[in-house]
Amino acid sequence: MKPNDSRDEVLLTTCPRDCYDTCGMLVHKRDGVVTAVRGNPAHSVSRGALCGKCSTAYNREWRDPKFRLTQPMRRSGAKGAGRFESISWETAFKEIAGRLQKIVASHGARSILNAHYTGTMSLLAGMAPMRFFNRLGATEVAPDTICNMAGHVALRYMYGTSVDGFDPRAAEEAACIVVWGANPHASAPHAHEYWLPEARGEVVVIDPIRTPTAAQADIHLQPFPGSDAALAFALLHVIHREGLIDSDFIAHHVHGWEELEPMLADCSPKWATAVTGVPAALIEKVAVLYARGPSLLWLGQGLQRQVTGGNVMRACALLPAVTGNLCKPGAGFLYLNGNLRQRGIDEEYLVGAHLSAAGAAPSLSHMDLVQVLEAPARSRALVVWNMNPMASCPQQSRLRRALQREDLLTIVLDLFATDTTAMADYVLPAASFLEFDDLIASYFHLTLSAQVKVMEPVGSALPNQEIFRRLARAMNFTDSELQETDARMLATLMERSGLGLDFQSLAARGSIWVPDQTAVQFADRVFATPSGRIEIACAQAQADGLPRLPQCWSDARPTAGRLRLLSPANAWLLNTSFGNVRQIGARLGEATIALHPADAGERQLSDGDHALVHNECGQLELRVVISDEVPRGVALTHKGRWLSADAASANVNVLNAGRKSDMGESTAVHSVEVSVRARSAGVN
Ligand SMILES: Nc1nc2c(c(=O)[nH]1)N[C@H]1C(S)=C(S)[C@@H](COP(=O)(O)OP(=O)(O)OC[C@H]3O[C@@H](n4cnc5c(=O)[nH]c(N)nc54)[C@H](O)[C@@H]3O)O[C@H]1N2
Ligand SMILES: Nc1nc2c(c(=O)[nH]1)N[C@H]1C(S)=C(S)[C@@H](COP(=O)(O)OP(=O)(O)OC[C@H]3O[C@@H](n4cnc5c(=O)[nH]c(N)nc54)[C@H](O)[C@@H]3O)O[C@H]1N2
Ligand code: SF4
Ligand SMILES: [Mo]
Repeated sequence: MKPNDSRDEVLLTTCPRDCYDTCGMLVHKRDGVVTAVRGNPAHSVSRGALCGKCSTAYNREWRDPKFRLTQPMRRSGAKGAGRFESISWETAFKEIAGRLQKIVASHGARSILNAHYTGTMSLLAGMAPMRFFNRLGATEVAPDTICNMAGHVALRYMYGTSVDGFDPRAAEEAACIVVWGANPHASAPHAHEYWLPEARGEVVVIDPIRTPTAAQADIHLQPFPGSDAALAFALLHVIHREGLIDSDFIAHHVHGWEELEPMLADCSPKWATAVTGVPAALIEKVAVLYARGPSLLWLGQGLQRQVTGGNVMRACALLPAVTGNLCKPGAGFLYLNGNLRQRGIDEEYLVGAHLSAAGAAPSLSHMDLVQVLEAPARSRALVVWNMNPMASCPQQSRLRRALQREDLLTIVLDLFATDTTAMADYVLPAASFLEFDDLIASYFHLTLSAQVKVMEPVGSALPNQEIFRRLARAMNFTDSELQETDARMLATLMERSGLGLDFQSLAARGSIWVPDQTAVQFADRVFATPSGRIEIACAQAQADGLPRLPQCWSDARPTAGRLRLLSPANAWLLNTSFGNVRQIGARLGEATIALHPADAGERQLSDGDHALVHNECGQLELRVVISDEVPRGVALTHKGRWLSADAASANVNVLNAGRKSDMGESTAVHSVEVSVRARSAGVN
């Protein structure tokens, strides 16, 4: 970039948050000091403005040593009291390595739990630490079980992959885009601002909530949560009746249509209206619009966080298969574009799976983490990085008690002192994305981007991967892979990518598209299933104890006056990241629960009242917002608030029992049911 004057410098980098957008950024420096972090006007996704949360946080708390963790710390008070003393890195590594070695000798490496997720999504900081854990033989808390595993399993059954979605650039040729159970207004703000409004085709949003994205759509279908499979079957019923089935595509590429076809007969729009709440006329309209196509189908992550979420995903994913909205321009479906191979990235190399002596590391669902932490024989240590489980995971009260175990060694890496670091024995300061070079592959757009070091780490913070390199040394692990430098790994990744660029040339461009022209999903018409076809009927699902075909199920409605509580993404937080940013806290104010006017009225609740929200798992006080954006029987709050921001030191996950969905041992957090009453009415 061209400097404004000789003392100014502008560097290109990329936002590595767990967000569909993966914005390009410009970092302004004067006399070597960062003065501003902004959006890059030349970046085709962000076009010049970051989201409000990042432009606030990256210019304040994220670069401010007063708010960041700057030194390794050792617990100096009672477990969970959050009192620490600073120690040197040398002492930290020596003590931690000694304690981990003892645990390996006494209880085996599997009693060390490795909990990590997407606190940062750059490739080295997000994946390279796995080399250490593979070598150690620790138990991985299966990352996706907190987020999206049910959908992955469902799509793999049918299509053999869940991570090779449509190319969003295909919107230029689509006559219809269906956004089903995603809320880009919060989770992909630039897709909400540009991608959808500029789409040539009609936009349909299917969401129980009238989100800003739904409000802006051409058509909004508002099914009751967990009733989407029934809605999908009704759409297919109409498509079938109208002769819009693509028989030729089915004959060549689909397995099991003849078993599905008779199942559609009973799923009329009238039936579906009763089950889902969606008017029959809208079902008729959307069915024809989608089937005529070419159509894109975005299957969001909110969609599958239900007890029957896997079935929901299989049912919704029937649509492209049966209408042939696939393998051609302007058509396809997307869950996540998470296939790093597609962009030439060698994931195996990054995580070093071969370092695991006992083969694949055992894993554990996040839904079972509390039980395992409550069992001293099964868990002697917990290492947490890129994650804030105290705020994100289910069974919050039990988790807090379990983490108070004196005989559990807890090590947490983070940028900030969080609700989770408060529970640790050792807190290790991680460097932020502004402080080291890395690569980022968006999970929506087919981009590969450079994360560029623009400043020195705050205090003595180190990138995740460097912390685990040093810990590996302290543990006397001699494998060379555990000592490979960032520069070496980046060079190897770029060399192996076949993209013909080194890291520096990518950094000079910021982001590239791979491929540079719009890709057609499944252009080669190859499906990585046992039959090589799209498996509507799936023997593997059957072998796993699931129905052979997707079913037209919908979840039972809550009874006994309970409401179904949704807690999706908050536009001003990124999971729990930014919960400590003062301006954002001021904007968010108190935690709220949105209720339909009739549900509020029945409970004698008015706008601004404080409601007690409770169930068998816990209780929480929330300020009532009355809103017809929420249907009857549903309550809406949002994920991501810090516990320490609440007087009762809890957030919505105090109400989340950690029920599993039907596939992948994954979260069913949007199936939580609660009772809501006025605070003064009391709770027993
Ligand atoms: N600002 C911001 N952005 C984020 C995040 C964040 O916390 N904040 N989180 C990131 C992460 S980790 C993820 S996984 C993604 C998630 O982003 P999305 O894929 O958009 O998923 P959610 O936000 O969980 O939920 C999206 C919508 O699903 C709806 N929904 C819930 N249950 C149902 C249902 O049964 N049927 C239907 N049709 N819809 C339903 C909710 O009402 C919500 O509006 O966003 C990422 N981006
Ligand atoms: N009620 C409810 N709960 C939910 C959800 C929901 O919809 N409703 N959604 C679930 C979903 S989809 C997800 S993905 C999970 C997410 O839950 P978490 O994985 O816990 O996500 P974050 O809260 O963003 O935690 C990331 C942490 O990583 C830290 N971090 C950022 N950069 C770095 C770094 O470079 N190094 C290290 N070591 N740390 C870093 C951040 O400061 C933050 O504390 O939450 C789940 N919880
Ligand atoms: S969180 Fe998403 S929208 Fe915000 S700057 Fe980062 S990539 Fe862009
Ligand atoms: Mo997630």
